[in-house]
Amino acid sequence: QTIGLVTTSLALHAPSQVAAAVKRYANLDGYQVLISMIDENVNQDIQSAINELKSQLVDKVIINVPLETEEAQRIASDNDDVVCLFLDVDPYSSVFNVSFNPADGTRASVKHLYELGHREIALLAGPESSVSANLRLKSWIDTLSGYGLKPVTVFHGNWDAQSGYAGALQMLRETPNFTAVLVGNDQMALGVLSAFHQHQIAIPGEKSVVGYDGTYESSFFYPSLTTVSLDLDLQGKEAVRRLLDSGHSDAARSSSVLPAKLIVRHSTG
Ligand code: IPT
Repeated sequence: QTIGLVTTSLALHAPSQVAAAVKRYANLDGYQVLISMIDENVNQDIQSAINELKSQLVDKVIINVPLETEEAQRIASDNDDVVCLFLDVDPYSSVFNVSFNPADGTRASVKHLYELGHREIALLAGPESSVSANLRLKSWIDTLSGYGLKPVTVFHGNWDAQSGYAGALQMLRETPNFTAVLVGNDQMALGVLSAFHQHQIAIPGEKSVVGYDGTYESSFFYPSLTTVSLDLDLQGKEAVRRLLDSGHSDAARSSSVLPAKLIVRHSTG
């Protein structure tokens, strides 16, 4: 028996971790996993990926692609002959999903910086096309405003290290007075650290950096990265369990929202 996984680029850390977990837990249950990777750069569409899987007799599909609620709803109803479970949608939408709380870890990281005395905070979010990136950004901004603060500046990267590096350099040129930066993921945070090192900016003496994802490598960044950790192994495990437990009736499909937790290391002070 086979389940399908439609995923964004496995060159990114989070989706590759999730794919590994999906495969591991599916195999433990005696299922094979067929992976179809979407290449956003060539605008390959999700429907053709699902069709590819259907032609191999897959009837349960995990979709780890950022999708607006309406888009996910449309995909689910266009494909009602298969069960679709989404991993990168608004957790509180009505589509069948296993995703992360976008507000708990973000709130904790703003509070952490605030309590360290930071008031000039810059934001470097993920791509505007990503629902999760936007939910994290919204939560940062809402939490800051709860403290009577506005971000010094707001930038968007594309999740990779190069975009974090470029974003940090642009911030240093345009609004150098920030004392901390909240970054949408660890890979971009790695680029930020690199840009700051190149400009001999002390971390955390002059600028603090907070990442997001809690990738295994982030504890080996220099300095070790304070980050919001996502249990991606658990997301893969829950996704497989809920997908295999789901019948073809809507009632058997229960979504779940997993917590995100701040891990304080040495890049903040
Ligand atoms: C999200 C990661 O936080 C981010 O680093 C990037 O890898 C992105 O995925 C790729 O789509 S996690 C996702 C389950 C919201």
